[in-house]
Amino acid sequence: MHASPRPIFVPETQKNRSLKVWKAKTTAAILAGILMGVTSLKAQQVWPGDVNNNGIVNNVDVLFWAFAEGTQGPSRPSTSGDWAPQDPSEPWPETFPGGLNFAFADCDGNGNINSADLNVIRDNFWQTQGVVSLDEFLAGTVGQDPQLLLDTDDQITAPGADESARLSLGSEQIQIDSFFGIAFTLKFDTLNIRPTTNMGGNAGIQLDLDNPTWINDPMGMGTNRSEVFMEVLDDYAVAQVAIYRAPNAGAASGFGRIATFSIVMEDIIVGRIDLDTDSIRMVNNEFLSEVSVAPSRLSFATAEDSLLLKDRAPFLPDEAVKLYPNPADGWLTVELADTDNEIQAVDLYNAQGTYLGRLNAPRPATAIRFNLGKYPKGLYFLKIKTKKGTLTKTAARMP
Ligand SMILES: [Ca+2]
Ligand SMILES: [Ca+2]
Repeated sequence: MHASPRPIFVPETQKNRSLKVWKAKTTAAILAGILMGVTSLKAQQVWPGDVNNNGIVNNVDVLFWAFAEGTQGPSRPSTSGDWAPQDPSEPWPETFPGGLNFAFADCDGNGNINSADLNVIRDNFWQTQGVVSLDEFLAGTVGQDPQLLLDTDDQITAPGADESARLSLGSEQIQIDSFFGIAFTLKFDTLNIRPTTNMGGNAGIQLDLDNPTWINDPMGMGTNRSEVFMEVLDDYAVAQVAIYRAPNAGAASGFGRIATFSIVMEDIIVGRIDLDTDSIRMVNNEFLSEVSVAPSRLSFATAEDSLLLKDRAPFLPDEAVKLYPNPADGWLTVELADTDNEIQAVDLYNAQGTYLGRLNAPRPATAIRFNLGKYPKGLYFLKIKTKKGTLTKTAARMP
C-alpha cells in the first residue's frame, strides 16, 4: 500500500475502526423472521422490488439486489413483478447479514436473481406499502471518515450550460479497505437544473462511472468492474443512486474518483445551485456497513451571482504564486508574491485528477515546501488556497 512516509501531510486520521452495528431491516416482520427462523418467510408476502422488505422501493434495495445477483433458488407459486403482495417461495439457502432471505431479491419470483429483477425495482421505484421503516444511514464526519465528495473545476455556470461534477470516495489519508457498494441520494435544485424527464432527451442529470478507476476496471482490462444505477425523481428533487461491484468482481479497495455527474442548467438561473450527497450507506464485501461516509456539497452560480458561492474565494492571477524549482526532483517550494497574503492549504492531485491529499501549511505562511520527489514522475496539480483566493498550478516531477 502507501507505506512511504508522508511527513508533511496531515497525520493519518485514526480510522474509526469501531464496529458500527448495522441496524437496518428494522421492520417487525424482519425481527420476527430472525426470531422465528427462516420458516417465517412462509408467512411473509413479498412485495416485488422491496428487496430489504422495509416498505419502500429505493436505491438501498438495489444494493441488496446487487449483493444477491447471480443466485438461484426456489421460484414463487406465481411469477409476477406487479406491485402487489406475492405469495412467497420456499426459503432460499442464502440470507443477508441479519437474516433476511435472498428470496426477497428475486423480484419477479422466477428463481433467478438477475437484471430482470433490477427492472422490477425500476418499475416499482418509490412505491410504498404498509408502514415504511426508514432505511438507516450513518452520517460520517469530514476528516474522520471517508467522504463522498462532489467537486468541479469551475463553480461558475451559465444558463443552459452543461456542467460536470466529479464524484470521489475516500482519500489517500482515509482509504476504503473493502468496497462492495454504496447507496446515496443526490439532492439537487429543480429550479435551476433541467428536469431529467424533459422531452427531447436532454436529460438534466446523468451519472457515468469513470474508467479506469479503483472500483472500475483498474487495470484497463475490461474486468473487475462496477455498475451504476440512478433513478432521478424530479418531483422530489432527488436522484437515488447505487454503485456496486459487478457479479464476481470481488471487493475493491482504494480511494479517489469513481464517477461523474453531467448536469444541464435551465435556461434561466436564479441564485445558487446546490448539489448534495446525502443519506449514504456503504457496504463492504460482507455486506456490512462498518464505515460511515461523510456527505458533501457542491455549489454553482452564474458570474453575476458568484458572491453567493460563499466558500468560494476568487481566483488569483498566475503570477501570484511561484513554484520552484519546477520541474523538481525533490523539494518544491510554493511561494506567494504578495507577502500580505497567507497560504491556507494546498491540495495535491495527479495528472489523472486523483486527489492525493492536502499539504499541510503548519501555520499560515507566505511560503511552504514539500517533497515532490517521493511521488512518481509526471505532472501534478496543486490547488493552492490562500486568504485572498485560490489558484491551481502545475508542477512536474522530473524523471
Ligand atoms: Ca426497501
Ligand atoms: Ca428473478
